[in-house]
Amino acid sequence: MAKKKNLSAYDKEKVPEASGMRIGIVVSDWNSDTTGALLEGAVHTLQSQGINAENDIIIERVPGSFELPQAAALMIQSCPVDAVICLGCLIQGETRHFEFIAQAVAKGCMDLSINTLTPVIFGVLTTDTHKQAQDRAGGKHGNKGDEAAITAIRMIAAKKRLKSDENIK
Ligand code: DLZ
Repeated sequence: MAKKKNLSAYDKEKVPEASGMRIGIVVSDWNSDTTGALLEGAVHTLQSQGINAENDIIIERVPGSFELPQAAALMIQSCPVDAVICLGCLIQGETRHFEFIAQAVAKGCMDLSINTLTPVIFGVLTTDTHKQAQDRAGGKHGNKGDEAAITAIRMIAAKKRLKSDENIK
């Protein structure tokens, strides 16, 4: 069985300088106890890496996870942001609604990131139970918001490296 990774653990050596980066966060109101904790984790981690919360973190709330990709697209179109973090929590119910939403949101985030070349981070928990979600939103498995924040910083830095002149042979 694969070893469970703590979502808040990261290799500090691999995290680039982040001050001056501008990050959008879209967060879903569904399961807001969990998404609130994801948001707290993401903002705290971005701040601890040198990002100014007042000027350089833009937060927008949406009704549910299904709405995350569209709000992220609007943010990319209308604000200068270097990356958008999508935070949501989908909990398996008795119907197939969960599967449709989870797949649509994952594909929406991926398509948006490729089409706009702006990192769009999938910080959406997809769990069987509320307890499993809480365990990953500041509980025993860490906080997916922390993981999403570090991923955003690393992808912004990767984009800068890959687009810089020195990489053009
Ligand atoms: C409808 C719905 C259901 C059943 N479950 C969740 C959920 O667990 N997590 C979540 O973020 N959103 C849920 N939603 C709402 C949808 O994401 C969406 O907001 C509605 O279908 C309206 O488009």
